[in-house]
Amino acid sequence: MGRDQRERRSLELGGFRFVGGAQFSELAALNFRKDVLAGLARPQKSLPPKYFYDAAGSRLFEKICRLREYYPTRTELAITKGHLADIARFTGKGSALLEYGSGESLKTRLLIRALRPSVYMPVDISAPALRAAARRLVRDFPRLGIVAITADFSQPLAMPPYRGSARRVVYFPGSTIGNLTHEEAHAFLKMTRGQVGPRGAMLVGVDLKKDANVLHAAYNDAEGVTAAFNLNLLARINRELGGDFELRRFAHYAFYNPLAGRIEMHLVARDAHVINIGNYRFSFERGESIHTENSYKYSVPEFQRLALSAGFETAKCWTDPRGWFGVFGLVAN
Ligand code: AVJ
Repeated sequence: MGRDQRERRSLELGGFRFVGGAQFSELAALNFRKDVLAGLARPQKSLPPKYFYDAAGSRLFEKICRLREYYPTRTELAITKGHLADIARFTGKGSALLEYGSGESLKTRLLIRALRPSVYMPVDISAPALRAAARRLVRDFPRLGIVAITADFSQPLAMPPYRGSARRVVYFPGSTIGNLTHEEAHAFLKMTRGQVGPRGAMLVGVDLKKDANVLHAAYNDAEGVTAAFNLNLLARINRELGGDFELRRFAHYAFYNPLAGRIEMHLVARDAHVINIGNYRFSFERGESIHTENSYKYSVPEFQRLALSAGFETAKCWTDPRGWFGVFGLVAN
């Protein structure tokens, strides 16, 4: 019996179910290859940000979250702590809680303690991160039913089956929604609206528009952790797809695009050169970039309008005193 299987079995004893393990990772490996080859073949080379989060990338992201310059994690946590009772009143107790992108579930433990959900369903693209998080939760909340789902939530996903008629609440923290374009965010909210049904609700963390210098610092930290996080995408391509990227030939470049209302992250070639991935070759001009991430920022009314267009009324919006981050309480309308 492999280590994986043993782990899974022991987790089942704790009332924990793991959905979509091995088959998903095989499919994910094929998709990674397909997306990388397609992205690098575009006139504006691009790579999807969801691929940042392999084991090394997840560790780097956790380090980003602790950086002095990176305010979103800290701010969202403070909002969640400060309004926990109000948030619990909003969602109601004993609901079925589905969380998207639950890599490191710090805010989640607070929420679970306050909301006492009947079942907790974390969905994450990273199986190892999900497994570690679920194992900690099983230990701390032995009576909580957990259904952990390895999935790419940028693809349509059916609400997993669970017993009971509890109110369905989707939790989408961390401003992950910022990775989506406005059209994608609209489609995602609409899909979620379908999942939670007419009595459902959604709790979503959104990074708000603010002084561009604050944004700039958050994505250009002095220690270079964000640069390492960005460059790790190339290292991952080397590791998993046999690429020959030389990381020193690329520079991290992040800036706020005020017209689009988003931070853009790029990797810029320092000189003209060619890279190989198996039999595929991609050439770079000096200064040519790979666009690796968008991180959209919203004003409160902008996000309210977006939610409304997808079938959600904004019942609550909790923010910090500086108005840097918003936790939106949405109800199906
Ligand atoms: C996880 C998408 C919310 O956009 O701030 C952090 C990712 N990228 N630093 C963000 C990220 C660079 C993060 N999200």
